Amino acid sequence: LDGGVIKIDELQAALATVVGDNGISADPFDTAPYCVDWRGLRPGKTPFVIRPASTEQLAHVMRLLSDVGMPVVPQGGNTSMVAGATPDESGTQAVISLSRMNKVRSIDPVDMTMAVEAGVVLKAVQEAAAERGCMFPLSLASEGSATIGGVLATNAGGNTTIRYGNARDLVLGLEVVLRDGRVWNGMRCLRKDNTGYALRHLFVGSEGTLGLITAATLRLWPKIKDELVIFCSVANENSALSLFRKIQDRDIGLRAFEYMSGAGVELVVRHIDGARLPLARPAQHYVLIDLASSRASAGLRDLTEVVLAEAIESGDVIDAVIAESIAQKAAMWRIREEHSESQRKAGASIKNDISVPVSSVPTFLREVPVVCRQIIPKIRPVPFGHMGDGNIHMNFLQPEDMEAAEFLSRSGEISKAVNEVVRSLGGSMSAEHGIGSLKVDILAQWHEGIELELMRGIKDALDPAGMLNPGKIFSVR
Ligand code: 2HG
Ligand code: ZN
Repeated sequence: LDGGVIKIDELQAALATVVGDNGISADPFDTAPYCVDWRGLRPGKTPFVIRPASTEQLAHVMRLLSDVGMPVVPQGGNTSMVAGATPDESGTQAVISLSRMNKVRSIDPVDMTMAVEAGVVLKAVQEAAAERGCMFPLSLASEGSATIGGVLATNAGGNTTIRYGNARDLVLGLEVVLRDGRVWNGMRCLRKDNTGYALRHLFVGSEGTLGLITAATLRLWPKIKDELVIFCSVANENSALSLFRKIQDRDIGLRAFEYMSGAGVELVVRHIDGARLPLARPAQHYVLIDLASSRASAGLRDLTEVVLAEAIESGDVIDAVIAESIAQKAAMWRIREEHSESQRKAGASIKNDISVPVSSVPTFLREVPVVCRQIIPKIRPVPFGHMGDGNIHMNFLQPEDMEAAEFLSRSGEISKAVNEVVRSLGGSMSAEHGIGSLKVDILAQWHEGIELELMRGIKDALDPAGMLNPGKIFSVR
């Protein structure tokens, strides 16, 4: 390190005096889970995993690492879909896990704000808000493991974007440790604050490449008192869109509108214990509709029944079932949320987390499988996702008769074909999962030069030596 001036074990000892012996581990048995991404696509190595217990400890750690020029990889719940929170193979990047910084600092039901540390798991944030009669509305399949720090660092979206926005829209203030150990305390709780550049928005979505988010002030919403979950089979892609429009027009409190293909639901039913189709007959297209209101008797069911009757009449909806209990709601949502897990069990996947204008979702869903079958005829499309906000996970499963490695070696070709359709529809090649290390090359081609130049300029201003999460968003220079 640094021309051999400092030995790695001396550095480890110095770090241990800051975080305690429990706060650092170099044992490969302990560090292994921190080195491989959820999809298992980019296994890496690290000299050690550091787990500071406070902002002060992390600031001290960053000063020590900065002095010796050791790069860091921040990690929350390690649920990245784009290998954005794991070290590379060099074995020179320290992993910093924020998991011990997991306190809810305060909740204010009058201001409707909540101050939490980065390592609090998203589900625990939701539960803490609910205990005080409020609601934190961000919701995603990995909410039982994803931490709020990672959620903010990646500007996660999830299921409820259509109503509450992305993570960015739910954050009022941040606390950030910079590369050199300086701490920016921006833990404000203001709805209006135009005092220069909105720095919090710079760090949200920066994937740990500009600084380490250690705490956030979150925006809360009124508690939900009436909700309804409906699972429908629909005739085709356009029918899904018409149903969406009908619900939007009536303003019935739409919280999520999720699309699932017949192939995706079949995989869930096959691979996930206890999952079963809530309708009498399988179909090629399904939607899950989630409605919610903070009024106790918002009449959600009556309004929904009118819309569903119309949609059945017009032939858009084939069949629909309304959840009658909490258990049924959960079972319906489970079919949607276990899509990733069931695909992981079924074999190798090529994922394309894209967005297009909502009106173009049907065209996108129809065109992409056609172009991809021209490349790999037996490829298995498994599209699903947040149709209501235009974000579709255009995933492909390996053909039954192709080896996983061979299939994955063709990821580039497939994603290129998908992204050509995305671009023709004015969409984005990364809607909610970010760039991580998997999409670095695609990003370099995606934007016009000026946009990348501006981004590079920001990176160079905050992390001139390229020590923060190297190889994520940009390639290492
Ligand atoms: C979801 O919507 C996640 O469940 C994961 O964004 C999507 O596995 C995926 O491609
Ligand atoms: Zn998603």
